[in-house]
Amino acid sequence: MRVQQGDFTLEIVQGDITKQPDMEAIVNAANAQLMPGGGVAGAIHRAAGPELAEACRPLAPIRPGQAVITPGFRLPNRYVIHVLGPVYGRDVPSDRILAEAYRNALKLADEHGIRSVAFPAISTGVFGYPMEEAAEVALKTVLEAAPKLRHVRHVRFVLFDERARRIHEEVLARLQATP
Ligand code: AR6
Repeated sequence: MRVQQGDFTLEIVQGDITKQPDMEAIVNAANAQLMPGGGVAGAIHRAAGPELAEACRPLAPIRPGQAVITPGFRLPNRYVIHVLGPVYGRDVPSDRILAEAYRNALKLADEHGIRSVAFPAISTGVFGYPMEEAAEVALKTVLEAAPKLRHVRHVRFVLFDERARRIHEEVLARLQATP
């Protein structure tokens, strides 16, 4: 699914965040220490190689909602933007912190002149954020931020499974119907 807002494209696909060669930056759902861990972070660090953990070390720790940037090393992407999402119900208000994570990632991308960014569904794995609630915050935040961005013209949500993709498509359709 793909929607157009002026010359800004928002896209929803099912797939693996480490296999998006046409995107300039991918976003990592990191931990505070910016270490490999499981889920998205594990997959990104495996694909990028050990240089990524090296580059991350001096940037850690980060706080919920914060974003930092590194090269992509062996990934097909020039950059990785690492954000720490909220642990659902522990880092509160979780919706505000999740929105801040998306906003800060986009702001950092824009400051680096990045044109395309791929996001996973931040906080919806180990951090326990319900998929539909997270999708609503994520998609709303990106659509609201889009007009203020100078360089970022293409945002892709890369959802790992069919259910997550379907939920994101339904939420986006609803947001489009009731602006
Ligand atoms: N590509 C796209 N999405 C993926 C991939 C992938 N390769 N792998 C998993 N997902 P999570 P969080 C989905 O747990 O909730 C880590 O251990 C997954 O199905 O990676 O923000 C870190 O070190 C889920 O919907 O991130 C942190 O400690 C979503 O990506 C902690 O987990 C996010 O799942 C961060 O937890």
